[in-house]
Amino acid sequence: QPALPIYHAEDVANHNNKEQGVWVTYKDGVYDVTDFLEMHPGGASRLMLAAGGAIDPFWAMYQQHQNDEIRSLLEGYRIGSLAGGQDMSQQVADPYSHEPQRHPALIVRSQKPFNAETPAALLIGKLYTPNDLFYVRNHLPVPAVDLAAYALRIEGEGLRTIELSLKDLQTMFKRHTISATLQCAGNRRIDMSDLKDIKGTTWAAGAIGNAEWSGVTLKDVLEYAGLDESSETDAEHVQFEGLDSDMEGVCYGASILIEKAINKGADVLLAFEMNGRPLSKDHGYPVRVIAPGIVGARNVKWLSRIIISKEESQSHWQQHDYKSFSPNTDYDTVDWDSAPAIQEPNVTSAICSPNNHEAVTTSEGMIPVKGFAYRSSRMKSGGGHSIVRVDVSADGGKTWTVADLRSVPAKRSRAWSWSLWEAEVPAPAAQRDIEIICKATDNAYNTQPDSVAGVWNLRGVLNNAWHRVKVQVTD
Ligand code: MTE
Ligand code: MO
Repeated sequence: QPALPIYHAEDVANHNNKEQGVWVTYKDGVYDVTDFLEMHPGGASRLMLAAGGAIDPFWAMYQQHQNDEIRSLLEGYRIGSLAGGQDMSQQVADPYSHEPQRHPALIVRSQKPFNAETPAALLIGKLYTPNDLFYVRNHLPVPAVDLAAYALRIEGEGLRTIELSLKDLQTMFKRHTISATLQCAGNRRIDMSDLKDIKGTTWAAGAIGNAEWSGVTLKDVLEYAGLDESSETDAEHVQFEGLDSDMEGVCYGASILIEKAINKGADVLLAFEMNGRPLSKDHGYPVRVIAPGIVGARNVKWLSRIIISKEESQSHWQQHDYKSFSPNTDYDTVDWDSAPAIQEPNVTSAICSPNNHEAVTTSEGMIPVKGFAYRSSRMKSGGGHSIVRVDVSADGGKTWTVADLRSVPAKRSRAWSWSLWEAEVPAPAAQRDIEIICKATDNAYNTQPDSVAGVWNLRGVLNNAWHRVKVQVTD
């Protein structure tokens, strides 16, 4: 095989357009990707960002590239090597240079962006999840925040544009504390991907946690900015933007309905404390949205901007993710506009102890089972949805044991927190391999579907099928 030509960084830099050809480097390899541009699944314009330079930092940002299949696809476009084994990747700053230290017990699902869940056994230890064990769901690098320069901008329909520092938030408004559970809409995705492959972060049941959040109400801040509930306004949505952004400078964003934002008792906070401590870097320092009873994705971290608008957030995560479809809808047929952005979570529960495939011993024929159940959203009639019952079965659903529930006392029927539960379930006699099942019911008698098949969807969201774990009884 003849040796490939040697190029210098300047040669590559000169090939940053379609006329000259589009070259990129990866480690010490030089690649001409001109013909691949239109085939790039992320779009030609994304790939053009790397034109004339290293793709390493982009692959570090979008880690789905880090596999053999894509590396060998790239090798097909190789035209040479960089002189002296150079590497151009140093010329672009690592977007992941501000990541914090994390607790070693977290189950890491992806490093960059960082996604990690709480191990099941630790999840049910306390009604309040310890901050450093609380699941982390980042879509982008953790942003660097300079508190001296931090300003939360508030603007939009019927408001005067204002900017508030963290200190302003802390001193100008009444402080509120609420208990609320946060859950990723993708929690329990693993049971869906076991049935049929899903693109998306794998989550067992640990992408959920409960905390006491302190901050100021969104309602108070919007009123300060001039929102008048009694005035006629066309505004329907409150959009949020985070300080975290991708390599094109596009930030994370989401929105909630204005009714949720301004209703008295809806309890939407601009939170700066979690369980009595300032927010950590992973959980949104210095300020995040806590919209209790709304899925995690709308609880924007590192909050930089609030916009009252006629329109929903146009962000990728509001429009083209965090939506559910029929089990037969796939990426070739999906019409994202046809489905609403997920706001309120459905009723769910999970068995956290014993673990799937764990060996268990029975005591007088009983198996101790523990887990969580969650459903919280504000009902139109005023109260909050809350868990009223969890049923557990060890014989495929022929007989059910009602679990004991434990939860944070809720104020004024606003139940934003999960329930933890435990039950002693009779094991079928003379059977070694047992499947334990749980399902929860809320106060509106919503309950969970028995199988994953009927709720399967291409994004693997809102899986609330009966949770099942298989255990082996030993003596
Ligand atoms: N906010 C910003 N700015 N960036 C993000 O990636 N992820 C969202 C939400 N807020 C996200 C964000 C999602 S999908 C979830 S589930 C929650 O944050 C997770 O919050 P946590 O990491 O504090 O548990
Ligand atoms: Mo999420």
